Amino acid sequence: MRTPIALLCAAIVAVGTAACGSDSTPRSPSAGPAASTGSTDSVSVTTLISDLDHPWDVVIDPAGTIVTDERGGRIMARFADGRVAQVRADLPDLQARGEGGLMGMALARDFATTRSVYTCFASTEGDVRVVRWTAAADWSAMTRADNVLIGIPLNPSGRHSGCRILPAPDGTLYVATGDTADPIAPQSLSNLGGKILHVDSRGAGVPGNIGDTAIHSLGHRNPQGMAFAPGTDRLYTSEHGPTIDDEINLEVPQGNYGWDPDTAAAGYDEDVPMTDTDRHPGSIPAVWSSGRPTLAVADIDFLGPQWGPRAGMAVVATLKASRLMLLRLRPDGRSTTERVDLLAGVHGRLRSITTAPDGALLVTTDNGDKTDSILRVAPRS
Ligand SMILES: [Ca+2]
Repeated sequence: MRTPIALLCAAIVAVGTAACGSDSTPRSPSAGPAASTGSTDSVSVTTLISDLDHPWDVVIDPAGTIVTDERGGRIMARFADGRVAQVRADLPDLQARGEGGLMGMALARDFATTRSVYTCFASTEGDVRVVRWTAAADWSAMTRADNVLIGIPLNPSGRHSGCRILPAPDGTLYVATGDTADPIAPQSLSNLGGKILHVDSRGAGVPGNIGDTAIHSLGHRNPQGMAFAPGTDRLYTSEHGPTIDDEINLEVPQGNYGWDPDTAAAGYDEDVPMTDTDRHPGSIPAVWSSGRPTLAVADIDFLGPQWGPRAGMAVVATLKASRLMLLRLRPDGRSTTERVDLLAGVHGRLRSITTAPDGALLVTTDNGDKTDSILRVAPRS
């Protein structure tokens, strides 16, 4: 059953400043309909799955089945008729600790014929790995097929584990990896942490990467969001800054995005700039940067044509700032002109965004204690 729960504020604000202060009181998803603060800026929100615990990612299959994976390893499906059921999946080697656990999930581009699903998870083998599964026709289970990519580093605490998977139209995979709070990782070409990886369906690096590696770009801190801008081949990523400068970046093959916490000052020096153009001349500036404070930008996607005047804007899920942030990009895609915030403070921390075929955003909350939900956020007609 879909229950309307909120119509929420939005405010157009200058880029880089705080936003949407008119509706900052947290509200339980069970609190019932809320007043609209302006129909032109409202969205409608319904809850699709509730009683979840840290759902990390969401996929939607051609039949309209919505599947989400919790960081602790449980996988849940919601069918087109509204029924919700657990998907059995064999994960004895999952290491769910801190920020690490079961994370990114994606359907293969050829899912309709192969039923292949990718997940990224922290493993008791001591790494983060991308594994391919085969989903049963009725989503009763996912059967493990093979390891696509192993050896992505893992901090035993789970800190800065990444990990998002984005299949490209040609079937190759982009994988966003965290730097594991390792000072060496982001700038090392022999370490898969702090990178955007680009591999084929067998896990081998693709042409255009750095040398013979799986590395598409380096110098990242903890990227957790990736999306292609619609109608283009522009790949955008979102990554968490330390106490300043979350970034939205436009990916360039072999690019260095300038995070280098390896200094003489400390083991893992988080006082360095997110894009250190002094120590790494030529590092690529961010398309958008939060300044101070950070919002904790956990995922990014783009609004479809159903969103009217906002179509084409990037939409970013934020954990700490507990809102969706919309950014309008300039035609060259390298900077932004406008920011609009939605749902500020209403559903708590927001983790991931998946766009459904009807243009609605499937958004996961990240508040824990089995209070989390998959929200359907749609433009209010
Ligand atoms: Ca950077």
